[in-house]
Amino acid sequence: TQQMAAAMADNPTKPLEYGEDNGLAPSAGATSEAPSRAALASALSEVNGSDKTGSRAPEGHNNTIDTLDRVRVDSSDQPMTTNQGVRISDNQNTLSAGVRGPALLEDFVLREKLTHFDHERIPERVVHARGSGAHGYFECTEAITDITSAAPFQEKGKITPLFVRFSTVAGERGSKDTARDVRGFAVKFYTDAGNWDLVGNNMPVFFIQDAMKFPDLVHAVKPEPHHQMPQAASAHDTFWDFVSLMPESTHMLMWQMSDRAIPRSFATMQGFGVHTFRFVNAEGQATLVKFHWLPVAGTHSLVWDEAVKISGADPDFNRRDLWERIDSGAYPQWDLAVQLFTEEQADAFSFDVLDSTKIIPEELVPLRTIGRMTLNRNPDNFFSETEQVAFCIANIIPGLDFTNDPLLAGRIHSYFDTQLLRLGGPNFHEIPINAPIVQVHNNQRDGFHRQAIFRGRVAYEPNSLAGGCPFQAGMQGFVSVAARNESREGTAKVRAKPEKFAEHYAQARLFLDSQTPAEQDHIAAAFRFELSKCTVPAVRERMVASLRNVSDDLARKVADGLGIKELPAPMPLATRQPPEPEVKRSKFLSLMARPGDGSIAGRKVAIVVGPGVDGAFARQMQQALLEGGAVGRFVGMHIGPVDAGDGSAIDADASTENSPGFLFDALVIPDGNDGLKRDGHLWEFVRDVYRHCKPIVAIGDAREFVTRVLPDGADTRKDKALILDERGSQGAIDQLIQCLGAPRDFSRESDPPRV
Ligand code: HDD
Repeated sequence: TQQMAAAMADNPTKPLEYGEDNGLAPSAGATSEAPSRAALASALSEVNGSDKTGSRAPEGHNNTIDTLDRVRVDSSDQPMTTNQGVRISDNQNTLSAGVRGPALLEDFVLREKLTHFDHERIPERVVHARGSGAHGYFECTEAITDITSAAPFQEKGKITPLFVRFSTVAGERGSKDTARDVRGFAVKFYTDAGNWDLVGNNMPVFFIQDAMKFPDLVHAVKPEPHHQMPQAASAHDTFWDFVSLMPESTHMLMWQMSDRAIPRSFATMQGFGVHTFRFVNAEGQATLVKFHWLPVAGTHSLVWDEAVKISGADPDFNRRDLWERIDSGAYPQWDLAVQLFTEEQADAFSFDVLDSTKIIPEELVPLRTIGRMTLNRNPDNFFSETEQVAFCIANIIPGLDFTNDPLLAGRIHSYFDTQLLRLGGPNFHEIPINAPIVQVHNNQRDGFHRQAIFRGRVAYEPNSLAGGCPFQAGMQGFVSVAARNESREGTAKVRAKPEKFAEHYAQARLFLDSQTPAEQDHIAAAFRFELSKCTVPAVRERMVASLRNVSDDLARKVADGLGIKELPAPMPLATRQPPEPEVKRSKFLSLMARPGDGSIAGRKVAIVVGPGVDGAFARQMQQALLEGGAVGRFVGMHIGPVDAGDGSAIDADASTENSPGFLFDALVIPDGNDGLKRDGHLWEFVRDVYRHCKPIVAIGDAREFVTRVLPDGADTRKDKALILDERGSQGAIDQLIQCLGAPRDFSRESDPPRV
């Protein structure tokens, strides 16, 4: 509870919501060194000056992040009121003419309540409908004033508040979290020079090169229009029909079929700005830049069988994980790194940096870390914050600029446009979660739901009646880079692309060849799964024909899985002389390349507690996990007290029925536990956790049970994540902690799974 309190010091009303000290607070998870919001607020006022008036803070500093406080509502100890603030005497009974008489039209309390309810829903996002948000801050760790005048990067130690929304793309608002899909990674920086939205994904490339194709892509992947199936899945004909006809999507398909499409946690995904942007310094000199978010916890994913099962048992798996990490103080963190390069370098690359289906291999342009993001506060209200937040790729600030990436161009239009419908008019920038921390000054007026009250009679410029205000900022304002002439072939109107855009396979190959053998197997299995759901043979064959341009080995594996005996001829190439790629294998593209800091923070372990369990060991294990920031949950045959072997009681807070084994990162079965071994759920626990290559600890008599349940041929001696030990041994706990913080070892896997 103390840890909870520390983690929640940022929100004084939270303990009340959970009922202070009444035991209803979510179970304490981790400790953290990240500052609480209170500490952050005081750090901000020291570092940034505590200017809450909304006027510009001193140069190089931020206002505080407390601007949302003016709209936060705490109803504890308050009487209920109408929206007009009139106290409501009775919230149960409609006003009627006599107890059995008709309802009266004058009942404004009833009518207001029903009318508001009737209008409660807004359209969901056309893509990325399902998302989870969190507040946090960015801390600059290296000032790069020589490269950009962008506010967050002007001073080492400078803090910029931000809001992040992670999302799946294809599924509807209520769909499952663990769909095989790209994840949105959208960050809104509330800088002291206005809002900057870095609206990226957890994959560094995209399916298409031109925004003209975006509606087609989305129509293809969304549920098919005649019967609205399947939900939150790309495994259907229309998606594969489209992408098999669009060879430019092949590189992205490699990423999407990899385990990156089923992240273990939002906190263990990389994020990417995808497009090439520009940094611009105070002298107006531009440097090309790509943005990367690197999770401090490392990159970790699920396996497909696990993702499928989780989607049934806990469709909110990633959302819950994010919420609990933050609530328990295991704050997710990412380093922000940039690839910086010049136009001349870009010209020499074998690919075009304006093509969003291409990465710049880190071997060509290394990453430079310039700051760290920490997410340390859950939203107070999902709708007000996570649903109403409106990201827009066009929201950039001085020190940044666009490039002529044709995908980016369409995005600059689309985001603002879509919010007009979704949020009902042009004033959505005034919704608190969207409002910048600097005061807005312009002559735009009116529109639905206007909040600001602009004073004076002048709403035009130039004017003399208001002393010329608000005035143009000139070079102090946002200035587009003048020399943005990337169209070297001239400026005559065309609908065409540069030659390098026509090469579609080299980087798909680069990605595939840079994976570990297990990851390559997962990619092949993902293609097999997805294409096996397509009912039209020609679609499956065309996709295999396209894969032949990436790797005959991959095409063969997929074809075998689809019963295609003879490989179709490779799809014709769009370019006769594809340029030779600079890098053919990269150290950085496998999920194993960035295992993280080995910390177990945010991980979840099932500690099985049946009658007769070795309670001392169970408690010791839980304590050790807690110290590392992980949660050890006691899982019994039912929730509530369980009689341990030593006569004490252990309180199980989960059951084998309500929390299946695949929801956990590891399974611990202490000695004792007699009754549980006759619970079929536990057999499935062991099999699933084993099959998904996660650690299992079995102590004393549990060893025999586990070895009996494991599939034939399971290696019980060399498998480091299978920890079988004597009762009373101390080593098992340390061994588990080491395995938990490391990437999974896939050597247990076989395809199909062993019996
Ligand atoms: Fe997009 C939402 C990311 C291409 C049009 N997109 C959306 C979100 C993310 C991305 C993270 C969710 C934002 C949130 O959480 O509210 N989109 C990307 C990336 C792309 C990309 C990384 C390629 C590099 N998007 C893209 C194109 C277009 C759009 C080419 C249209 C021309 N995207 C939209 C949208 C959405 C959106 C329709 C739906 C809801 C919203 O904007 O606010 O406008």
